[in-house]
Amino acid sequence: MARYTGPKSRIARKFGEGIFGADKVLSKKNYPPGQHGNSRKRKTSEYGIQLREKHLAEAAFLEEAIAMRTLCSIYHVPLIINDNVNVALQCGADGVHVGQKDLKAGAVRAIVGEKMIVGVSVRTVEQALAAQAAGADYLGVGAVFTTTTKLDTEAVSYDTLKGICGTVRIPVVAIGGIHKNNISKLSGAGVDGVALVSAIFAADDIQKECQLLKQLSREMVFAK
Ligand code: TZP
Ligand code: MG
Repeated sequence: MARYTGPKSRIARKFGEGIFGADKVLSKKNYPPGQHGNSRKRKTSEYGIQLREKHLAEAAFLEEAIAMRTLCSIYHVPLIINDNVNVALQCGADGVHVGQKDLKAGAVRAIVGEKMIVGVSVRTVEQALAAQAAGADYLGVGAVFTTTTKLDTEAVSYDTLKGICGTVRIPVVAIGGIHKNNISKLSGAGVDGVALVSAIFAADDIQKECQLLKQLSREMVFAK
């Protein structure tokens, strides 16, 4: 497996370019430790980073992914690669995330095996059940609020979000337009966490903002 061997400063420069999810992707509150839906054999964590590069050629994506792999390993943060199974495997990522227009979840699972985390974006209960049956470890559901980060997404209502959460046994992560002033509106839907882009990268102090968002995410997840 290719490994990033460049100077740390270069890794640090790359750090700000991915999607950063302050979430509970892999820690469903309803499951006892070690029994996380489909994730029995896989790692659990309260947060993670998804690297999302829609406009890079595969070689450049892989180079960045390897840098992120090194950085995430140093800080013990799970790394999930968006869309590209090859890049996920080659950089040694913890997981891969696919949408409805990407390689199907079952095919991804067959390629990556049982140990890698597989995340799937869904917008309906039907898609959620299909993804779960195909071996997904967690689901991303959105856009739950208006977002300008992903322009080809459609809104998912609170009721649909709640319906998905109440139907599947794997963790559900809400995404889309979530920030510190609206995150509490997701309370009661049954989500296990949130994934955020602009709420983090628009902040002046990203570290401080992540700490706050993580706390607010926890409060939202555990609110009645
Ligand atoms: N999928 C649905 S909305 C979205 C993705 C990847 C973008 C989320 O970005 P932001 O800036 O947190 O709204
Ligand atoms: Mg995709």
